[in-house]
Amino acid sequence: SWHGVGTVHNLEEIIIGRCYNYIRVVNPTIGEKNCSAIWEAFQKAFIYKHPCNVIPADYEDFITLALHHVPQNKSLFWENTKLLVHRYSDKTRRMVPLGDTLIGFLADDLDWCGQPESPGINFVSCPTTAECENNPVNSFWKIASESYAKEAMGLVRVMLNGSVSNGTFPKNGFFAKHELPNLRKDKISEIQIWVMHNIDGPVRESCGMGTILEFENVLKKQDFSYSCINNYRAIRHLQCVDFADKPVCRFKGGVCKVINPRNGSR
Ligand code: ENP
Repeated sequence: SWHGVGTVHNLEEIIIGRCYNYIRVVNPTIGEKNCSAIWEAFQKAFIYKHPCNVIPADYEDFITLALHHVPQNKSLFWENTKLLVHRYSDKTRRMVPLGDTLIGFLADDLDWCGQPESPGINFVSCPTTAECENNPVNSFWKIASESYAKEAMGLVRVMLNGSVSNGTFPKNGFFAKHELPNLRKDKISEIQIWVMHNIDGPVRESCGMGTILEFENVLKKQDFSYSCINNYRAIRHLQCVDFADKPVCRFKGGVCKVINPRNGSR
């Protein structure tokens, strides 16, 4: 048995339910999609297979059925900032990171894998990427990332975490390996890097430093227009929702003055 969590129960119902939720409620602007065909194409990539034997191309039919365009200026890539990215994007209302596209929405937070023996799905355990690279979940996110990156148009953003110790721009992360190489220069006007620090710090990397500088140099070499912003205000305000009293969150104004009812003094 494997070291990773097994397939979630009711995977089929979850995928089909999420699919209808997405096309009918969350983002009907993408138009009609065939949710049962999407499930069939998804499951055929891995069921009854050894879970170390699934490659990104096995999801090609699934991707073809579920792919849709991402509006111009709405693409948002990220690394180590998942929660903040999705709070900001707000299920496509503000931005459309991969997790807010149909493809990412269907699989987000799920674990799944197959086995050659009946019933063809392993509900007990699944391989981690350390155990084998070609596992169903890893291969899924690879092809999902590649397809998502190819759709990016206009002003593109990347939200990175300047407080992590393993590199703000991880060279082996999905962004560096599968997204950055698939960006279409002819469709992209600018790449804007947002480096966010945790409210409590530490401030390990900022624009122009360390791995961010390496990232900037890659962009320069590839002739992309780019900019880099530390603690972009709109996102900072979101972080501050949970830390309103911390010094860095004491923005001007908004202070409630208490009026003493006896003498009217403040
Ligand atoms: P992590 O390790 O912070 O978060 C992984 C978690 O987010 C998993 O629960 C995964 O679902 C879900 N997830 C949502 N989108 C992605 C994704 N897109 N991806 C891998 N997992 C995703 O994320 P990573 O590994 O650093 O990936 C960040 C990448 O996502 C960036 O390239 C960003 O631009 C991209 P599950 O099914 O594994 O439980 C691509 C790879 O959007």
